[in-house]
Amino acid sequence: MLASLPIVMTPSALRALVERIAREAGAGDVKIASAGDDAATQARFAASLERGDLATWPYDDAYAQKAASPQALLAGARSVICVAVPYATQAPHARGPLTGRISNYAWSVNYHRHVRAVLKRIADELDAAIGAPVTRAVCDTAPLAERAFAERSGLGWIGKHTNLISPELGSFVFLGEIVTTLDLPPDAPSKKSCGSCTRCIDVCPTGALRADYSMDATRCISDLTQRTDAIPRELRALMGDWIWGCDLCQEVCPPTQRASPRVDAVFSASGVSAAFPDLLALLRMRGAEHRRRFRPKAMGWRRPAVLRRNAAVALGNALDRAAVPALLQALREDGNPLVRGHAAWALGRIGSPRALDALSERLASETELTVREEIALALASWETFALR
Ligand code: B12
Repeated sequence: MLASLPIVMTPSALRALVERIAREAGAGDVKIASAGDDAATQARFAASLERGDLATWPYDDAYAQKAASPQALLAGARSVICVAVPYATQAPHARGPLTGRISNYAWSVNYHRHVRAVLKRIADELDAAIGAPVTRAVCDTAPLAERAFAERSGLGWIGKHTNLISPELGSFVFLGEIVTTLDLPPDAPSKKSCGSCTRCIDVCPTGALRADYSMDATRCISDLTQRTDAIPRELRALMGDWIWGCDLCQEVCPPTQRASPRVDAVFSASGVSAAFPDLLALLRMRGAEHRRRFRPKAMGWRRPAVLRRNAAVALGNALDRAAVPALLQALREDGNPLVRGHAAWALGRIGSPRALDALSERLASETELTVREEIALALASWETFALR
């Protein structure tokens, strides 16, 4: 326990040490929260589960309870050190035709590795200063409501887009925490808020955001690009050209726009295709290319078929007949029914005579029930359209 440790530094000296290492390691800001349970966050989380907002995620009430309790991560936790690490927001120029969009958080290196490296430097120094392990670093994968503790620490406030907004850095920041048994002096929460602004709610094409600062994650475009099953048909046309993540709600956020753009070399796009990949090439992408291009990034944890499916949806939304031959090839030859089904949808949406003939032809030979349904629905939607 803390009291029995041979502390050689005062809490304020430890705090200054944390601040210095965090800045040196690349954090844009660092603040301290107390590690007491957060009953309000637990109640919000439980309400989200109750509404089905998180149906695409394996969360339950036990997880919600843990997420609001740093003690569950580290016995004897007294403080949570919260860091904000800003990432690049300036897209490369010269976007080509038939390209998709990747959210800026996934343009470059996997942020988990980068943020954890920042956290590890701070944690190692603290453990060394105390002469015993007093820390547990967290970024994304452990059960902790990171935004809620970041807000408690004063790093910023939670916006209506549900992201943490730093008054200086905006919302394009990653969060990371060190839960510690050290009793560090906590910072005061931010007094700022979104006021009457509803730009993020208004811009979201799928209506995922609500005025009470909650979100139906099952409608969030970022979530739709990451799920592994079929994307609900009624939401596909609303996804536009996003093939991984989505930045719409943050791009229109005034404090995020006001924050000076950071061109952090670590998170900058390595080239145009890192932000705007060629959709026809993506539709053909298999394992080896996926391992090379995407595995090292934050979007590398899903199988290549998920990206091929997303490319098919974006091509359908491009409404460009130049995509028909590639979509036809995917419909006939892709080994994954998920991709064949979404290619059928895209062909139905583009609706050239050639695409419709090919869909009818494929219906005769396709054996997978889910794909047959997609083809039949694509053809039916065209019949309805033609009758009008
Ligand atoms: C699952 C997940 C998702 C899911 C679900 C998101 C969701 N809203 O729940 C999906 C795939 C949709 C997603 C998308 C994105 N994510 Co995400 N995601 C997570 C993850 C792993 C868990 C979130 C979670 O537990 N959700 C459950 C809900 C119920 O909890 P919550 O959103 O944290 O909300 C709690 C508190 O914030 C608080 N609260 C909420 N609203 C309010 C309002 C007020 C007034 C108050 C006081 C409190 C409060 O109560 C809530 C209930 O406990 C976290 C990492 C983590 N462990 O926290 C990253 C995380 C939230 N994601 C992050 C990022 C970067 C994104 C994207 C921007 C990526 C992208 N560009 O596509 C989008 C943003 C979409 C959006 N508008 O939210 C960052 C957010 C950074 C930031 N500045 O806030 C995190 C923190 C990862 C990280 N370590 O940096 N994400």
